Amino acid sequence: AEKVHTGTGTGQYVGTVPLGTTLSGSTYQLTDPDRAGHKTYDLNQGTSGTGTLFTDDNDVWGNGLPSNRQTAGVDVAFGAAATWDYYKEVYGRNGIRNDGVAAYSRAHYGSSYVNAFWQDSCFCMTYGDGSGNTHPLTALDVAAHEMSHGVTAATANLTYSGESGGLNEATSDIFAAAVEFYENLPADPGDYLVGEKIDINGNGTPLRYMDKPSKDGSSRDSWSSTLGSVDVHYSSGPANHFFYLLSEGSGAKTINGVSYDSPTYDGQAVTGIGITNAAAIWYRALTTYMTSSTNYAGARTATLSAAADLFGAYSPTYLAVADAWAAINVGS
Ligand code: ASN
Ligand code: ZN
Repeated sequence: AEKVHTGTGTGQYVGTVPLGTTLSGSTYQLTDPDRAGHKTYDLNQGTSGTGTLFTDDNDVWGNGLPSNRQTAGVDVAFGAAATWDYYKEVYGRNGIRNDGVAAYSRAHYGSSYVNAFWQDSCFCMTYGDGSGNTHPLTALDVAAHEMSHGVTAATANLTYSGESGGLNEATSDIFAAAVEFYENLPADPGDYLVGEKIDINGNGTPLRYMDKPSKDGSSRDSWSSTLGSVDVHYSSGPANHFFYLLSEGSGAKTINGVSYDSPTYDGQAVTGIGITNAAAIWYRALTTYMTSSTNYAGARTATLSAAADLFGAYSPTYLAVADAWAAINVGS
């Protein structure tokens, strides 16, 4: 989306992008005037507080390399801006809590810290520099994932354990994919992989696969009665799989150069409705029908209600939602 920006930055993953910055005296600050003043801080390997606000003297930020401290700031500031824009432009949501208030971002957390996280307590997100401090967890889909934890907390507030925890995690992966497709950056086009730019395993594999979640070695592809006892980053698998199937349909497919093959439970066929419609259904389900205790059966009901609202009960789109749940062994 076109916006008025003053700065330009080169991130490690986003490429060269516009940045919202603020001129204070003769120094530019990584404070985004177009997104409620969202600030991006350099924790400088610390693990508490806000460190220092990123600043620059010529409004040209980062150089694409992790050795330049600003580079991670560019990636996470752009990720927050893109996610802010997505929720506002697509759903009319004015910020994470829909109250027009910006969160803030902290880069360079700890040393060789291989994670990123959202915290409701500070209303902020934090990013580690990854293995060897050279594979930062700062990619666009990671930023959208973390920021979407804030949206979930402000809406359905899905409890972060058991099946609701898996749905909480899947919600973050779903909107991570949606934001990535919405931006469709040349350096990071849309895909149904999570964290593919980071090379967290050193062999080119992503953190998670939405078309066939079990490809990560731990995630579940379909619902079963034991799903609630696995880690929430693995019990998210069936809902991620549901979202992929609803968006793209069953069968092999290549999108933006990535090949997918998504086997379904009992061979249930699904006709894809496109990621824009699938995300709109999940957003309405999350913000209107899901509650803190929603489980997979409840998510099915919530998305069917959302699909009925948006597209009509028993419309082809509504029926595709039912088929996609059946394809991960939920319902009917
Ligand atoms: N990066 C992880 C996540 O957002 C942190 C966590 O385990 N909560 O899910
Ligand atoms: Zn998460």
